[in-house]
Amino acid sequence: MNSPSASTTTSGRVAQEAERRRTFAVISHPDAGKSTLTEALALHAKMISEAGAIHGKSGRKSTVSDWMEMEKARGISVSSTALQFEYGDCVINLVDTPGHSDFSEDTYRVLTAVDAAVMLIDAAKGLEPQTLKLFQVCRHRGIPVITVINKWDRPGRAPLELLDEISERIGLIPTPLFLPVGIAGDFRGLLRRGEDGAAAEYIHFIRTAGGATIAPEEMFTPEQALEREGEPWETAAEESELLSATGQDHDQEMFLAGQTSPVIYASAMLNFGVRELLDTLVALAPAPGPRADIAGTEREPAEPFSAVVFKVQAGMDAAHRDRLAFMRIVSGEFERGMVVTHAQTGRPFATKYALTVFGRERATVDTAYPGDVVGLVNATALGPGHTLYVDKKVEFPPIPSFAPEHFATLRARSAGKYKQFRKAIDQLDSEGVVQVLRNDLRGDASPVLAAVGPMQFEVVTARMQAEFNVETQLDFLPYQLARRTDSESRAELDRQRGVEVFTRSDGAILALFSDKWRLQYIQKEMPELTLELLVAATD
Ligand SMILES: Nc1nc2c(ncn2[C@@H]2O[C@H](COP(=O)(O)OP(=O)(O)OP(=O)(O)O)[C@@H](O)[C@H]2O)c(=O)[nH]1
Ligand SMILES: [Mg+2]
Repeated sequence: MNSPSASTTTSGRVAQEAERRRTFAVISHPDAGKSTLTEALALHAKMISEAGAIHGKSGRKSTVSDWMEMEKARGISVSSTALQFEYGDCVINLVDTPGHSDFSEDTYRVLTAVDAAVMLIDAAKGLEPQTLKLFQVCRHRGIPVITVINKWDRPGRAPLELLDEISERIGLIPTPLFLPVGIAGDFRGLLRRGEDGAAAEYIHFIRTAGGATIAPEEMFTPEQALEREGEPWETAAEESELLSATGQDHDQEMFLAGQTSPVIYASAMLNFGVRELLDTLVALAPAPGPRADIAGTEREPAEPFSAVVFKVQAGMDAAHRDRLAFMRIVSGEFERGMVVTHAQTGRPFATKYALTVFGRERATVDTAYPGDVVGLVNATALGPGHTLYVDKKVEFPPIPSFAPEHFATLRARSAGKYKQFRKAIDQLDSEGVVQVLRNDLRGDASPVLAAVGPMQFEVVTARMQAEFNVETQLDFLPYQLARRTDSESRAELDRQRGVEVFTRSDGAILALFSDKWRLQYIQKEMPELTLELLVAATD
């Protein structure tokens, strides 16, 4: 036999597998169409045969990634959902995130686990506040962004005006790969931009009933396109040249450096532009690279197995009440059943049950590689930000928790339910659904919940009821902000009016203040007290 070549050794295989992975998050302000696009991508990858197939009863109202009862009822995503599929030679790991700012902590955790982001912009609304904030997070973390201008099937703004808004408001240079033929509301197809902005091809879309299946495409040369579409084609071609004149052509290095963003115009609902997005992800989005550990040492994908947990979730549906920890593999080859070490406790963890999850569907995973998102069943000790590894110890930086701004006490309505209530609180706490604060004065029967946004409380009470059968009473507390303090400052702070001190379940000591004036007064009068800022949702 020949001596083993690079491709037959484990690290050679891992490097090859990593190279064909694309791991990204779909982000935006609420309602721009993330879940609809996620479903359209799954449809194109033939994971599902029809959009709305899984929750199809109520038409297009709920998509495969919106499985929670509350999500279906409101038509919004309250939690992120990971899916994996093969597309051509690539393995795509996609995470659909919730857009609502109340759940921004969940979205932020996802952004610590991906290599790229697809940022959606509603063609009629333009750049919205939450999209802007999420983009800042991407910039801060050095995550390259691909922009999708969605809902082009509906009346909206002019294509170049939307691009100007991106460059003016976030300083990101948009470099369209495709331009729409037809104004918003009259989406006929896409012009593919070639060298120096010259029109390379016309992709004409054919509508399908309700956008439920892949929209067939017809390709034309620029000459044929002009003959077919006339003025709308001419406009698109002119716009393309105009963009080149201002240097808005794709540049791979600038894209990876977070200075430019390739743009695609699309309609997630009609499945227009979705194949183009997939092909762009495959061609341009980065494959998994090294990740710095807490000491700043880079862990290369071909090194032995390591992973970060970015999300923990239980009660995903009535049939599976177990707790899943989602890890993103950073390096090495994962084999189901392997025993790994949990860096936070130093304990071994047996990975007997490993899954990919898609909406309500689950499939066992036997092997996985860098970039893959894998769910581990009943991983009780694992929490967001934790590290798993084999061989030499590695630990990745923790995920900071956000500064809470809403506070309420929670208790079971019936004293007889106390045991379930305690269990439920611990569960939701370890998932990071809310932060749980305690002090001696209030006791354990009515802990204080701290949230970035009040909708997190609704998730808690809804899940308490649905998963633990506990009816709860929520009472808002008159506090507006929190600071991290220490045991030395605790007693003095507790004596102050409008202040209450708590211990968070991770051990952090938090002082809550009735308002910012109270905080400012105390900082001025007692500068010796420790009062540190927590990470804000916009950092
Ligand atoms: N006309 C049109 N409607 C769309 C398109 N994409 C999404 N929608 C609709 O916009 C609404 C919101 O879509 P979702 O996919 O739930 O939006 P989202 O970004 O996931 O929202 P959150 O998860 O709450 O942040 C739904 O009613 C969709 O049917 C599109 O391309 N065209
Ligand atoms: Mg959604």
